[in-house]
Amino acid sequence: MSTAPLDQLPEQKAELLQAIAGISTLEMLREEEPRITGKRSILSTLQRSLGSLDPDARKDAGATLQEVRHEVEAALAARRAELERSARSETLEVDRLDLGDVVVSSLKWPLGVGHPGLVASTQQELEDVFIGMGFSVADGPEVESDWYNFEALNIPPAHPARGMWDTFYVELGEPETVVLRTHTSPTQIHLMEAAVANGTLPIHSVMPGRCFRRDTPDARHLATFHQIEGLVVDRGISFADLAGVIETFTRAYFGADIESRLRPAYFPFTEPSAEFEITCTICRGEGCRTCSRTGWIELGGCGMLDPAVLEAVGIDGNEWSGFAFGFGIDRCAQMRHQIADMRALIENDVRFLEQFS
Ligand code: FA5
Repeated sequence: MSTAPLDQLPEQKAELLQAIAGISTLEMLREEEPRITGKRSILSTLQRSLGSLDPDARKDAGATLQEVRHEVEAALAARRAELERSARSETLEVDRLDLGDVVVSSLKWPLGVGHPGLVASTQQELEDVFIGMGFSVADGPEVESDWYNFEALNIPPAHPARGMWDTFYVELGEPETVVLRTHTSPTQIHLMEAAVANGTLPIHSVMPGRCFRRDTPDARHLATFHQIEGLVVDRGISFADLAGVIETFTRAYFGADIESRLRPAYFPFTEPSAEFEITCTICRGEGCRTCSRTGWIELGGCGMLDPAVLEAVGIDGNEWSGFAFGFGIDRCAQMRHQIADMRALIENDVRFLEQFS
């Protein structure tokens, strides 16, 4: 038998090509690849053995070996592409959502009509509850200056509380920092400023709207979500009024069998502050993935207006006092309809949406 390193190259190449043809999954390909073209493969071993040849023979053998390597690598790449293609079509087949039925049935006479989404209808219902309690409904901008979103709410630059509302900044080329609002609380400031300017105090308003945060979506969070803010500024308002409004709201919206509680919390613009929670409706308080096994779901924050906020908008804190609250609308919808994962609200799966028509 010859001792020349490449004597058996044709057979070795045939074996490699046969091995490649026998690879049936991407996982198998990942496992086999080092053996076929890696450092310990026969091709690399042969490459190293060429060092023993004289320079002319080494050059010829090197070229031959390189040619074979290219051929083997091309066969491997072609097999990979083939396997990826079939894995993709398998995934597509498994994930296929047949909308044919839905489309056809909605084309039957009478033609199907759309309906408000769950978040929109929840907002409407929440507004109705508060209108029934004597509140008016106001609107505010979704893009805010730093002043309205933070500073007027007693959150100066570099205040650690800003971390609670990490947000998206908008580049408008203006010297002032502009953000997609992180909560509906800045609308409180607009309302109080307008009431001071127009001499229309007291205020009893709710302000629903869209908010944005750099939150990673999970069972209870979205990056774009909705809140409904409440603001009361009047004479002689106390924490008991706030607690009464929240209790009345809970009973009206969730029914009498849902328990709620206020827990001491911190917000820079209210003092004292509280978090408002209800029994998790998914597990009825037993503890589940949605409520992180606590049995409770936080719906919002609330508290008595901080004197610094009244001062920022020019309201005399000796004459007026008040409270504010901010509830998550998506969270309310989630708890009312026992939706285990809030992300269902934005997935646009008609099978989900139609349950709320
Ligand atoms: C606030 O946003 C305060 N502005 C609330 C407030 C208003 C306190 C007035 C005092 C006075 P917080 O970050 O906790 O607080 O959010 C309030 C509620 O919004 C949460 O309880 C939750 O229901 C909802 N929420 C907050 N972040 C998200 C999110 N990423 N996805 C869905 N809902 C959210």
